[in-house]
Amino acid sequence: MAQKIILDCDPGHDDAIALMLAHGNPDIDLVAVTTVGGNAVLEKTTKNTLGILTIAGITGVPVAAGCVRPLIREGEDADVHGESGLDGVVLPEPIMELDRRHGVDLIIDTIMEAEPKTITLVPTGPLTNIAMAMRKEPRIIERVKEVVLMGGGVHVGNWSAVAEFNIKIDPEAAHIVFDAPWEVTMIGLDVTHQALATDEVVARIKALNTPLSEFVLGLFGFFQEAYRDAQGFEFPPVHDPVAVARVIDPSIVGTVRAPIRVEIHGDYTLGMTVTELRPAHIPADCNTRAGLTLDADRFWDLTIDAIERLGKAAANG
Ligand code: PIR
Ligand code: CA
Repeated sequence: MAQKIILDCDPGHDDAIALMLAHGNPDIDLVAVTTVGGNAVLEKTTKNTLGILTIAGITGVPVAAGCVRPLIREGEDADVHGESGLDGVVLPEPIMELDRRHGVDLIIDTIMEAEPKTITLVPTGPLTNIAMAMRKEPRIIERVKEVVLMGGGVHVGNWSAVAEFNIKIDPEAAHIVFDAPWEVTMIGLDVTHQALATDEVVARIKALNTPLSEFVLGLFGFFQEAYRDAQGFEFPPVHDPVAVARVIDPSIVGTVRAPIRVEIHGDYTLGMTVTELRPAHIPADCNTRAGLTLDADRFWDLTIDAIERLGKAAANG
């Protein structure tokens, strides 16, 4: 049985790939997509989402726009996605309409209408929508199967020395998510910095030779340059689909059970995901896990396979 997921995203070049992996992989049933302000403002991340779904031929999935800004703080654009949030490609006119509901309500309705413990939440942007949904309908906390999120890191930061963008943009929302008694797996930078779009990966995508693979090449071309300039990387890490890959095949990501707390007060550590790795301090019923290692070959096999599948399906109408 395919695993049902809700993808809550802020596209974003890597969010785009997460959408493709989620819909292009047969073991995932993408039941809803929600958008959040993050890499760019909500209006842009939502427009980008509809464009990505259109080019990838992902129809019949409800899409709703969520929160425009973090719970308490001002939003901030990311440094690697360009003015539009998705520079490097031309988006088609969307062929689907937005769901009339607010994204937070689409999350709540989808979870409450499904059988208990059948929906996995996969957030790949700031956690504003998820935190809002938890406060509006707390029963979702025991009702979802698990939360597998891209964000944070045990030993790495990218939005400060110790904090990752998705968490640092809305640390209070992240605190709410990590503090609740549901299963949370943190796919942080320790893992995603191993998911690099190398020359070999790009060559494999180029060989697919579909309109969708061309689109992905446009994404990766811009992303590589932006990542080089802004973050000093030779090859860009493609963060968000790693969270989807973890749902498809948990053994792709090596994790440890560890308490994770989000710093919401620190002058220099705001948004840090403080991960307790001392064995004596890890309770037996610890409900949070931190990802550490990645089987990058299998990750790219899954991702490229999904881009191939969707590209052929879209080309055949
Ligand atoms: C990636 C992101 C933000 C800033 C940088 N420098 C790189 C976005 C990605 O979409 C991903 O979800 C997460 N935030 C990685 O920090
Ligand atoms: Ca993202």
